[in-house]
Amino acid sequence: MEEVTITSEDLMKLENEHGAHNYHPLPVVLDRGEGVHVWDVEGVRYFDFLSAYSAINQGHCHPKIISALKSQAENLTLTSRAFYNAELGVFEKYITEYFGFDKVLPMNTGAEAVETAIKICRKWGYDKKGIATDQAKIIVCSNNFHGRTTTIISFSNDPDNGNFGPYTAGFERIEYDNLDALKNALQDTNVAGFLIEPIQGEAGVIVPNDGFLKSAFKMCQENNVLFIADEVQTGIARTGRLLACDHEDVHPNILILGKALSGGAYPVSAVLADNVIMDVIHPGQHGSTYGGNPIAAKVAIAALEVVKDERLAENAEKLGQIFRDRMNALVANSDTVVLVRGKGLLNAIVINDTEDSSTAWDICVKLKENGLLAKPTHGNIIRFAPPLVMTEDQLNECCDIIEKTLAEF
Ligand code: IF1
Repeated sequence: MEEVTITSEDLMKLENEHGAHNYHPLPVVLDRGEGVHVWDVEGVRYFDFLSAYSAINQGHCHPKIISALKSQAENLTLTSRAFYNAELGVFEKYITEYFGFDKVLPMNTGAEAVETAIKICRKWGYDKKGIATDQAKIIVCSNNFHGRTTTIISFSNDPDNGNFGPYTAGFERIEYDNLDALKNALQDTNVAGFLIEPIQGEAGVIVPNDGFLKSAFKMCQENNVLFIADEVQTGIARTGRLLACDHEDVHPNILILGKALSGGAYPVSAVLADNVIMDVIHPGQHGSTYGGNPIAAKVAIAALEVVKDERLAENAEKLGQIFRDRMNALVANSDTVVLVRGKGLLNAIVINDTEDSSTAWDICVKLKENGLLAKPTHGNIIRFAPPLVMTEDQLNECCDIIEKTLAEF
């Protein structure tokens, strides 16, 4: 009998025919991953420069994380929070000490954790700050990306989020990296919180001016407003420090984590805060069937241990510098790349073309053909976020690929 092998072509067709069209993936079908590499169905190897949008900081299928996943999966997977489980408390102690907060509220996805932070912040506004019922406001930034739920897209200004209304009220948008705008918005005594990405990911890796986060944090404290850092993408060593807020010694009132909290092995997210804030939540007011499950707890501890054991923040800091130096040399010598920006290993290059062009996409297709996977964030911006377990030699090899590919344009 003739052996039938299923091809990438077949698999893309399956997704296209049977899946909702809410994504437009690069034409590559991945089948296996290890460390900084992924392989497609035909066995072609690529460097992964997206890391599942920074979930794979510890590298694909990290043996220590997978071992935690497997052993816990064979013992106990889920109990719900109706009962205590033997892993959750251990994880809660570990993560709160790791990040320096009194308490944690475990969830599964980034968006859920953002929703959780919003609920905690609003409740704090009413119970502790004394804001009148239903009047609480949260300040957010233009071009934010915090997830896909109905409430979260309510305060996004992405035009793709049109026609999903009616939207949730209670948010005020100000310009990112603008202290005057923040100062102005903070005049309103109904403001309970300021929700911010320390570096804006989806907006194109926008790094605020030095000192912005520190000043913004200080202004929030002076106005009795909670500073809420969404570090779902920037956290867990990605930007060269454990948290992007660490670059400015800011310890947020509420910290939101996700993605790399599990190293990509399982959906795990968390909201951290001190008792004065977290204690506003009482039994029955928030939760999730899977949040805080034993697998998530075990996997997250392993993922956080890897970050420390393998000094991933230090490596991201060092390799990030090399990456930007090499890209800056390109900027100086080519007409194709205008700018490189970022911190640690969260970087983007800006292509000499308009935002609505397809140049970044075309370059990503070429990069793929040359063995490196990356994704545009806009028509003219490409994000580069490899796993943090990369070596210097590998990074230089990748910079060679990027150089060569851009030279072809
Ligand atoms: C997708 C972007 C990255 C996030 C921040 C919360 C969430 C995210 C700062 C929600 C999620 C994602 C989700 C992914 C694309 C992606 C993304 F391009 F859209 F902006 F990473 F850069 N806060 N970011 O970045 O977390 O609910 O997804 O677990 O396909 O939507 P989630």
